[in-house]
Amino acid sequence: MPSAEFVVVANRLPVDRVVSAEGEESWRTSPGGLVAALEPVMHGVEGAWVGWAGQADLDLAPFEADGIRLVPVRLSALEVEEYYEGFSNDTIWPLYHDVISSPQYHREWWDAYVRVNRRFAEAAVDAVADGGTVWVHDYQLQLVPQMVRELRPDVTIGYFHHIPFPAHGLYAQLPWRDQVLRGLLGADVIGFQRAQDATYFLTAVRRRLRYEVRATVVTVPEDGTAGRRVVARAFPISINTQPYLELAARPDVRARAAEIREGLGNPRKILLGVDRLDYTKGIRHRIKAYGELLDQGRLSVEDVTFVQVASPSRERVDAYVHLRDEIELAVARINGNHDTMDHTAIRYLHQGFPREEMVALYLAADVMLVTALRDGMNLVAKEYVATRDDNRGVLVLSEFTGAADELRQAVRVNPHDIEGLKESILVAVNMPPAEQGRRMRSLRKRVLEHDVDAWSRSFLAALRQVSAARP
Ligand code: GDG
Repeated sequence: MPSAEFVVVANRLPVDRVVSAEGEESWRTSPGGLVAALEPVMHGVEGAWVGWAGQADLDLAPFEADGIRLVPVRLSALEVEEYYEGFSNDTIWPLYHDVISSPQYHREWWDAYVRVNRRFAEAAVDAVADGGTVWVHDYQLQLVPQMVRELRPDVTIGYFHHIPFPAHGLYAQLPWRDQVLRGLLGADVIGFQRAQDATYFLTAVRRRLRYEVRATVVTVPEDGTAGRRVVARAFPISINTQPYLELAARPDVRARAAEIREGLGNPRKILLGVDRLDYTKGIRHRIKAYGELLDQGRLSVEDVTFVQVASPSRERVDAYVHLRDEIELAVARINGNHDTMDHTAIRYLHQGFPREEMVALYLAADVMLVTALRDGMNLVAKEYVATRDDNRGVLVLSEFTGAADELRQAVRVNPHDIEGLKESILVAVNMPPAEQGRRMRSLRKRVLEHDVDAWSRSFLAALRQVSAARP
């Protein structure tokens, strides 16, 4: 196998397996932001991507798709249950999102997590060239940096954490808290979404491991040296703006936006929520606030419609099954109380849509509701802003998202404060066009200047800098 200068390691490969009616198998590049961000980097050098193909018990040899070498990591059905649904999505995910849902701690899940992380690390080590670079992504693979370093000290290692890192008081719950910190510290550069995430991580390192921390640099003790320097700081991720700008300008997409409005009975204002159906996204809080505004007669279904796209997610994890029941009950109650033959209070869609349709929805939406209780970044907020080339529309944005650090001209909300949220929804619905324009211009400037390309370039520049300074 040829060796790669640059290896990305992520839980998922950037492709989806499609099987035709004739049973023929092919791979379609998934439209995710990470692929787009890394494409220029992967094509500039000999690159490889290590990840799971998304299906249990599938044995696959490395293959090429769109000029990128893909190295599949096999997971058994039990590993999917214990490493992925269990430790990743039912232990780390809720713990790192401030225990909105209770994290489950199971020793078998941890054992599977260690085993699977080792498999990813070994695949990365096999793929990477002498003195090459490995870039590890996200909370499913926090042990990989240290494992790669132990096997291959010649390699430069980056790690990017897409979700929040919790305050020390919460992080300390994790029975394997020291092992995870050591795992991450195998990297040369550890990237977080917000400065606050980096601060929490550095506090945990100081308090748990007692390593020296100065500003954003940790000195990791190493035998026979003065120690290894690890940089931990914020690199806020963004979107690939190009496809959003192009789609927003396309006549058929604009026509579709008008058609959506028509189909909803031409309401004066359309409110929109777009999320994976996840308890971190504050969907219940948003529905509650909106329902109360209808109950109190401060909004009317003749005037306003709320569209909620909740794309199916992690449907085998209990907390997600309960969440779906709760949300669907709340939606049905509100619609039952307020719908008329011509107007619906909430148009709820538990479905995934093609990107064209998402952009048409963004264009149709007068108010975008992003009310996450905790969110690493929230790309939906940035996508909405990118598509609004008419400088109209209002973004209501939770202060608990990473995006809130950058998108200062949004209407900021604390989603736990239902009265405050209701007031903010009314402010957004009634905002005069001139103020919409003033805010949206500033939001767009930020997103267009800080796109995903700028993000990956700045992370990789930091990585190069650290590796150049290495003895
Ligand atoms: C994690 C962190 C961080 C959603 N439904 C459909 C669809 N989507 C797309 C959105 C957006 C993406 O999925 C979701 O990204 P978010 O950032 O909003 O949230 P997470 O999935 O939780 O992502 C998050 C992110 O990683 C990146 O670091 O920002 O904080 O939790 O792009 O548009 N896309 C299509 N159909 C759908 O139905 N086509």
